[in-house]
Amino acid sequence: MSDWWKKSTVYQVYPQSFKDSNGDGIGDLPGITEKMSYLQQLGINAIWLNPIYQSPLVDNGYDISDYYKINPIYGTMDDFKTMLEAAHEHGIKLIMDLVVNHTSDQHHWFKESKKSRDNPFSDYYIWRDPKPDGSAPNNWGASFGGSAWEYVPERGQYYLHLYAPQQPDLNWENPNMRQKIYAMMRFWFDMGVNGFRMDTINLLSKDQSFPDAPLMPNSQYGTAYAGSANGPRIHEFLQEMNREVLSKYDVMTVGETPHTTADEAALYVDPKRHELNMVFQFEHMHVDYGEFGRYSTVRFKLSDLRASMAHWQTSLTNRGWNSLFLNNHDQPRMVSRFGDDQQFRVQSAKMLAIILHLQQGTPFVFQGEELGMTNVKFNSIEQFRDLEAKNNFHSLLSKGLSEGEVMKMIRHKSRDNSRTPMQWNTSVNAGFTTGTPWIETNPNYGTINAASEIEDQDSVFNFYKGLISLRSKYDIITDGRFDLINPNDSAIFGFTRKLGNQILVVLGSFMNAKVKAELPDELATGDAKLLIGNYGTPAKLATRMYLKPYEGVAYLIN
Ligand code: TEU
Ligand code: CA
Repeated sequence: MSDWWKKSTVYQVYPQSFKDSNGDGIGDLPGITEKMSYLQQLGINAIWLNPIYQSPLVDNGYDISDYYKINPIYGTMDDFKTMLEAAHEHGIKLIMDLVVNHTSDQHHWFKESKKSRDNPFSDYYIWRDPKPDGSAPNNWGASFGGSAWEYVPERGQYYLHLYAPQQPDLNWENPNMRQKIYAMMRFWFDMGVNGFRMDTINLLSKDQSFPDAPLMPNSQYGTAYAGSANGPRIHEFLQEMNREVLSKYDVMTVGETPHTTADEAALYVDPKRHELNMVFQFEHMHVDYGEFGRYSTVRFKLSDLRASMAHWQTSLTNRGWNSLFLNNHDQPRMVSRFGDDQQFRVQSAKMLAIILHLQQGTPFVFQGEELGMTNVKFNSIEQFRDLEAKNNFHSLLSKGLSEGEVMKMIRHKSRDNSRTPMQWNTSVNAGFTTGTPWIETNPNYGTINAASEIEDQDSVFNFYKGLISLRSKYDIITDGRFDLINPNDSAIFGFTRKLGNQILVVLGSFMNAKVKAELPDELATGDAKLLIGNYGTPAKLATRMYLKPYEGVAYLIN
């Protein structure tokens, strides 16, 4: 089995918003097929496709009602096979989303399960008796608001849902259920799929005593992660999955693991343990949390972002492999969040990409990131589509915040920021659809779009293309050892990668004005070659250098 994923750049396609081929306003599989040569041109090696399975779409497909069927709004199974073939013909692998912490409440397993306590599916989900006073079995809150328990009169019991009530949690204690999941995974691998991104995979094993948990900030509910993240049998389950399925195929796995420390992550990704290839962790996504958690208007501090990323780099050195991301379908746009989406949009988008892709790990590019797409400025809650944004809108208002404040928080952090249609060109709806898009297009597509950027040599798109191409040419990017430069610098994220006699020096300024960088002598001497930079005349490598606003450079010393 090869480690092809170490040399790969993965591109995340959010199907609903990528490309609509039939004018119904919803992106679809033929739309992805149509854009395969665009992805090949960018130079990415694999696609991670968000869920496209049959689903009532309460949570945009993370509520699956049949793992073996394609949601008709995206196309047919034949459309899927055509897309998979097209991907492979273009030298692109396909990573699917595996959502097995929960199903939809419309899945036939759940429909059976809720009928009675003694049918073959009764034990496929997590059912518990009410407390003597009739209330929920414990104080856990659901990720999307409210209690994590829902009462079903037919059974006289509550079922657990860590996310929406329409997303009941599967009972991984049940070996029959586990075998059904493994069979389903084999089905997709046998069809030629090259890997899985595994949704909230570290939540599968719950503490079977279901203890009350410490309260979440400003909430009456306990944090369910306390009794579900990295639970007692999680490694046993993943090792079983690996033995039964993953080890039999040359595939890539990336497990989504919220609330996981680097030391815990090492247990998932240590190759000797035969679990996963890498995980998505969120520590660096917490640097701008506020008093109400994720929904805040707090601006991150460079020192926090750098400390977190560096910590993961060094913690996993020689123990496992990192994933690298600043963007996904659950996060606001990175250029708005960590860069400057106004005057220095182009420069800061490029600088962030340099800092990310040249760390050790597999970089993930979320659709539109390669164009420098920004957050969307929706004014009314009606324009948002995400259930999380809507739920938080109401719950934050009920906590006494003004509507103005709440809208500002939602605008900053809503997941819909990433979910607006991909901006292909300057025609109506950015060329995403000829119909009415399911979510409004960001009005800035006149300036930010693929067609214009492909033509413009200085665009974010062409920069990504260059950056992505470096990975296959320089082993130091995959293998070099990571060390911070000036770990306390207030403006510059700097690090080196070292391999044999080579040193890669990477510097990124997070300032909107010119700043001074001071480098140790050993880095400023020698025969340095510029690998990539985001200004026409890049700062020269020297003991004292001046970086322009959001300047990013990478030099290779031989
Ligand atoms: O997200 C899981 C997860 O960790 C969420 O708590 C995530 O951090 C949240 O969306 C942030 O607001 C995964 C999927 O990526 C997400 O889209 C799904 O809604 C969720 O699982 C449930 O399946
Ligand atoms: Ca469509």
